[in-house]
Amino acid sequence: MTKLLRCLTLVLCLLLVSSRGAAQVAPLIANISSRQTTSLDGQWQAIVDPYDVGALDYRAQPLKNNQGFYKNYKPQSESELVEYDFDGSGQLHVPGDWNTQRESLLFYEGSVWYKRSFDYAKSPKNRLFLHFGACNYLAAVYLNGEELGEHEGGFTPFDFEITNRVRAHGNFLVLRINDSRGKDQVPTVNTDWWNYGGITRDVFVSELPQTYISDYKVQLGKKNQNLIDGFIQLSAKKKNEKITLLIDEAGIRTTINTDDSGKAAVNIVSRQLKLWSPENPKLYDVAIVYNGDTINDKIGFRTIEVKGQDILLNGKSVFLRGISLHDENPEIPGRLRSQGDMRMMLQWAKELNCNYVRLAHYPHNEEMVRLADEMGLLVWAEIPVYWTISWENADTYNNAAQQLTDLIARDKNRASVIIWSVGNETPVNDKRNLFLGKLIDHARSLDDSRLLAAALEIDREGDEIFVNDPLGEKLDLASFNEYAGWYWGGASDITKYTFKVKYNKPVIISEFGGDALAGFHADENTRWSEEYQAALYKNQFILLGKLPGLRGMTPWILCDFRSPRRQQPYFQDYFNRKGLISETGKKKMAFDVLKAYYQMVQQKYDTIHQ
Ligand code: GCB
Repeated sequence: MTKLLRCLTLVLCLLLVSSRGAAQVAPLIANISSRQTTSLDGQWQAIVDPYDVGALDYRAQPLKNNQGFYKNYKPQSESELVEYDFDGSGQLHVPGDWNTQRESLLFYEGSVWYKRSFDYAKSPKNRLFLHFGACNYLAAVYLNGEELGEHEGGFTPFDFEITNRVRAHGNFLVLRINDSRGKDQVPTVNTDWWNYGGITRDVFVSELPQTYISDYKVQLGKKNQNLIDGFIQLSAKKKNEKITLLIDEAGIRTTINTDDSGKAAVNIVSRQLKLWSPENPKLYDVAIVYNGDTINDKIGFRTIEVKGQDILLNGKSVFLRGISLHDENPEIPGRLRSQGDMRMMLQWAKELNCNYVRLAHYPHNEEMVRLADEMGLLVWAEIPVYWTISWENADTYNNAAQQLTDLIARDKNRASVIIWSVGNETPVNDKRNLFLGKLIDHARSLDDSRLLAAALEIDREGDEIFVNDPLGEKLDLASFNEYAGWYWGGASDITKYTFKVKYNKPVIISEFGGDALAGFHADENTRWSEEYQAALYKNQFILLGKLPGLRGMTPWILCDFRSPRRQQPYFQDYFNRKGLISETGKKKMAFDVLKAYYQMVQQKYDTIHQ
């Protein structure tokens, strides 16, 4: 090769490398799991890296010369120094948190490197995407020794396009997951739940045509039970493309055309839809077909709105008989991993006579929400804007807004989801009001067909409980947490309190409750006993009976859950014990108290509102 030719080749190579650079997180692809997918779940090699030596040198500067663990480099000779080896470092199961997979990792917060290999024979005409259901908290993703990009936020899905990066054989995928807590993160450093780190939800690759259906909304219009109102979006700005929407059972088969932006409006009048409700969670098989790309979904149709102090589901007043849930398994410790785990949790809610669940305090698994659709449970969905976020930090706001955007993008076709919540127990001040006010406007701009809420705090004076958080003006519900009988007063004092709620809106108690250690029995005045918790519930029902406009509640909480804040050695032992079910699946007395109350409420409410 001449010198000139060598020079040219070098420049070309450099251009090629820089044009490939780090990929960006791709826009979320709606319902990606219904496409042609190949799972990457299973055992992954894992290196626990508390000092980040896989990314930083001894001056805490980024490693140079391809030394990062993402290269998965192997020594080329016996004399070469390489101080890591994925193959000898043990394994972790994906999906799953690392904390409950190795005893030594229970309290661990920091970095873990994950690696797995795979082969993939892609059809040359298609595109390939890598999908992560959730990684907590910061994920840096590398394929075949090149960076794909980063994702921040522990509970929302993300995709990378890997069409030009995948090989037929011997791909290696490396992730550095870091779950260190940070003041400016969402959530911030202080929470009342375990900071489970890792690749906590499914990973798969998905093969799609060159132009594919990237997003769609097929739901009823805000108040109109006969109008399916939505859109279908293609991945490319192609005009006049034909997309077919089929809902055979409802006799719907319609072809619509895209506009300049590759989007087609859906406006279908149908008078024969059976509406979705907890009593009849009717789901229709919906197919969307475009030029070789087919999406199959199961969609329910219902309307939700607020009128005065009523919540109207399909035009009829509904009382939300709910329970709060964390994404945590009482049977196999750690995050919920399988559909079976999730079904078990929702089945317990059904057993309590619930028609509603609060999925606290962050987006739960997409599968959970699909199950709620199937099992007939209304859903309050929320993002981890919890307690004391950095209200003044623009990046923190963008992060929260992104998590909300992704949650809405993912779950907007689920009939069960009726409420988006923007935060929990945040202290009233100007910066916070501005931050949350903007988030509420943002949520409405993305989806004005659901209710907006937040779990507000109360004020107290003597025996009066006030709800006058100014954020209430912007929300659809007067929803608040109230811990009478636990954090203030005893269980037997509860009935003396009264409420003053400033807003003429449906009142929802987003939390109340108290701790009990399953199996610990004593009298009703003894803290931590099952009897105390049961008395607290009974007296709450008397108190709440005095509350005009009460339209529902989600007591705290279905199951005991791990929390680093809960250090009382005998009764808590790093568990928040406000569950109605223990961390080993044992029901406490209060379970039956709530169950009986909901049965009574259901009969009474349904009789009045028939
Ligand atoms: C709350 C929080 C919830 C806590 C609960 C408690 O108000 O919203 O995350 O776990 O109280 O047990 O104190």
